[in-house]
Amino acid sequence: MLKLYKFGNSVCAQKVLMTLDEKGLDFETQDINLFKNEQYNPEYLKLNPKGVVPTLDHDGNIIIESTLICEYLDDTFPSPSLVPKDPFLRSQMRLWSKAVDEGIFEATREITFASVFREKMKDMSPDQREKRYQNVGDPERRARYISTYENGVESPYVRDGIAKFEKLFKNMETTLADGRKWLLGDGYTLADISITPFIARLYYLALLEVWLEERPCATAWWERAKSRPSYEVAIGHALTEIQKIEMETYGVKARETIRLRRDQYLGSY
Ligand SMILES: N[C@@H](CCC(=O)N[C@@H](CS)C(=O)NCC(=O)O)C(=O)O
Repeated sequence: MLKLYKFGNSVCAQKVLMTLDEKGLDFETQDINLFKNEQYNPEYLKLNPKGVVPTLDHDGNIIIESTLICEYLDDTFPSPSLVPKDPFLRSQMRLWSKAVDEGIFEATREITFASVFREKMKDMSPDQREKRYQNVGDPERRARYISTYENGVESPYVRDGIAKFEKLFKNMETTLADGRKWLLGDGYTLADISITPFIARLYYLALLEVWLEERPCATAWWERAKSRPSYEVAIGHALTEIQKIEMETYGVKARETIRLRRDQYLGSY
């Protein structure tokens, strides 16, 4: 049996949900409410000592880290395959998932926190907020939360995130310029899945245009990516109308500052 611990609008959980759907697998889910700090419940920390979602339980095997969960699912349920057989292409696939794990995830989190979740955290009691900041003793995550909570889109972490996204989209445009349909060629793979929820987040925040203007190949990829049924199942239909309105409302407010910071970044190198 497959059981996924997730939370409504978690980008990392969305990667896994897309993979499960692409593979046509049956699974159960349990929500871990991050706004209620359920990720720090001792029982959950036994499964995921980092206190984050997603976590997969496969017949008692506990797997954490969304990139590893997606690869585990492909290894365990090989058909239809989402990982290329060719070792070179497999290494290229992992470059995309590494880009997410080494910066795009944080960029997405900081941009979202600074523009939307910050508003929600204002409703938390100081006690709840302090608990959220503790982050199972990870000082780096704590510093990021405090900075985005206090400075919003003016946080230096948001500025770094904008630069990370710039590099990702530049890389996408170059990769797709030979007319290929997906990041590794004609086949849809975990490379495409690994970046989709993060680009979707920018889309719902009404920020995607900041990076997609004048990038026709990445734009065409995005249109294809969001037309897949797995996108609708894991993201499009899974988000509530309230979540979508909330993201757009706050995202629009942040857009001009984000555009300006991007222009400054482009002018500085
Ligand atoms: N590298 C991890 C990141 C997981 C992660 O940070 N998930 C976020 C939601 S997208 C979370 O659970 N955050 C809770 C918190 O920071 O308190 C993965 O890919 O699984």
